[in-house]
Parts: sequence; C-alpha cells; structure tokens
Amino acid sequence: MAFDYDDTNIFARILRGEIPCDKVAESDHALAFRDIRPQAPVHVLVIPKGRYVSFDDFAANASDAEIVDFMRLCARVCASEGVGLDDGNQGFRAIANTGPHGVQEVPHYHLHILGGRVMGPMLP
Ligand code: IU
Repeated sequence: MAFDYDDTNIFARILRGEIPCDKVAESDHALAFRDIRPQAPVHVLVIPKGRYVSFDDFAANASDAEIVDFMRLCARVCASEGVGLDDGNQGFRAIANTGPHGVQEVPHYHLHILGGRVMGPMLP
C-alpha cells in the first residue's frame, strides 16, 4: 500500500506551529493534545512528529526509536496528573481510525485516548 502524505493536513499545520493546540505532553518524536471535539471527559490525541498517514504507515515505516518514543509518550499521558486518567486503574480506550473503512478524518496518524467514563460497546 502506498502512503502519500499530505503536508497541508491540520495536524501537520499544528506540528509546524501554524495552528495552536491544547498541548498535554511532548517528546522528541511525538505530541499529545486534547481533541477539539471531545467524545469523553478525557479525549487526547497522540501523534508522531514524522510524516505518517495512518496507523499501518507508522507501524510499518517509523523507526524503532520513533515507535518507542510514541508509546512512552502515550504512557506519560495515561499516568500524568491533570490529564484525568490517573484515577486508580479505571482504564481508558485507545483507538486508531484508519482509512475510509475506519472513518479516518485527518490523514496524519493519531491515536485517540478516551477516558473519564465507562465506554460503550465497540461499534460493529
Ligand atoms: P479521526 O480518527 O481522523 O476520525 O479523528 C480526527 C479527530 O481530530 C476528531 O476527533 C476531531 O475532533 C479531531 N480534530 C482536532 O482535534 N482538531 C482539529 O483541528 C480537527 C480535528 I479538523
């Protein structure tokens, strides 16, 4: 599969500092910020700084260092005081919508981390 990256997508613009975001945490290779249309009391997006279109693009083509850094930033988001997920192992949901069937809106890989309430069942 070809992964053609569009440098005009909104998350690329956030990474370039052209558009502000509600930043939660940042690392060498990744950025975490709050979703502008939260679907739960906690709704954070974690994105790599590299040019990856989707989960499968990132998983296949990012370097080991980028992948480890990304996952460690996710861990920091989940454990940080003030984010809202450090509430006694109540848990959360992590989702990567991917491509048209996954109804991915923004073509820059992002992991949704949702929490602060009990999630409903997964949609079919
Ligand atoms: P999706 O997985 O690509 O379907 O989700 C994209 C998310 O990006 C969605 O939850 C939007 O609310 C969110 N978002 C944002 O946080 N800031 C923006 O400027 C835009 C979308 I456009």
